[in-house]
Amino acid sequence: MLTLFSYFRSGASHRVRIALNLKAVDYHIEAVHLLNNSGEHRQQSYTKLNPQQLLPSLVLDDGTVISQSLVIIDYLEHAYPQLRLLPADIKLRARALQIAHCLAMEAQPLQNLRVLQYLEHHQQFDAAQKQDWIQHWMRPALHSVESWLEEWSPEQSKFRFCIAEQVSIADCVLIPQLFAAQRFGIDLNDYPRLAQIFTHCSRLPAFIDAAPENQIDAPVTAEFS
Ligand SMILES: N[C@@H](CCC(=O)N[C@@H](CS)C(=O)NCC(=O)O)C(=O)O
Repeated sequence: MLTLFSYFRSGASHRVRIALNLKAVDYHIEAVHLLNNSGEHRQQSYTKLNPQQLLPSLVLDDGTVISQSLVIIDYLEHAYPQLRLLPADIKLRARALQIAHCLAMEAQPLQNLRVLQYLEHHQQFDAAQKQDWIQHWMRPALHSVESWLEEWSPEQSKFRFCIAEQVSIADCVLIPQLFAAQRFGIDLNDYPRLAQIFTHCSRLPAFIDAAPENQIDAPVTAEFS
């Protein structure tokens, strides 16, 4: 069985959990706490697995370790083609990847724990300044995705997923990003199409089971802040 090294509130782990669930792949979660003991991901046992000291990592049955969430999803796409997360149509595929890359490569890295810890410890940022920083970098990415969706499909009532009726890698990345947006004080109503996709996906078992609050390592009274 596959093992996913994951943290309940890690957006990058969350993306992979959604992809695994959508593809109905059996997997086991090995929880790594990003805050306890100065970060379990920085301890030797995890560093041996992933020298980047970032979650997630996926370990295959033969011991092969894959890191980088989008690469893991690409691996799953080839290993478990039963449900395609990359549309067959090459233009739709480009759109799905455009959304995934915008959020995963430009928004998320700037809200990452190590960046926030640097701002706090080396630039003396307080909580309000950190929130302002995150919003400053996250809002343009969310706005871009909202604009693309508006351009690609002007009829808002049609929205269930980023690529119309087809769940894709874009939704695997968007939904965790919207969890983070809310956690950092962004009102999803500012992005009506994204909010609509969030509402729709939040009713689907694959997304519910992958949600931070439903993870084995989520605190009982989760403090999602
Ligand atoms: N590009 C990486 C990003 C991974 C990443 O940033 N993981 C975060 C959790 S969402 C992490 O482990 N952060 C630890 C830290 O910043 O110290 C991916 O997509 O897997």
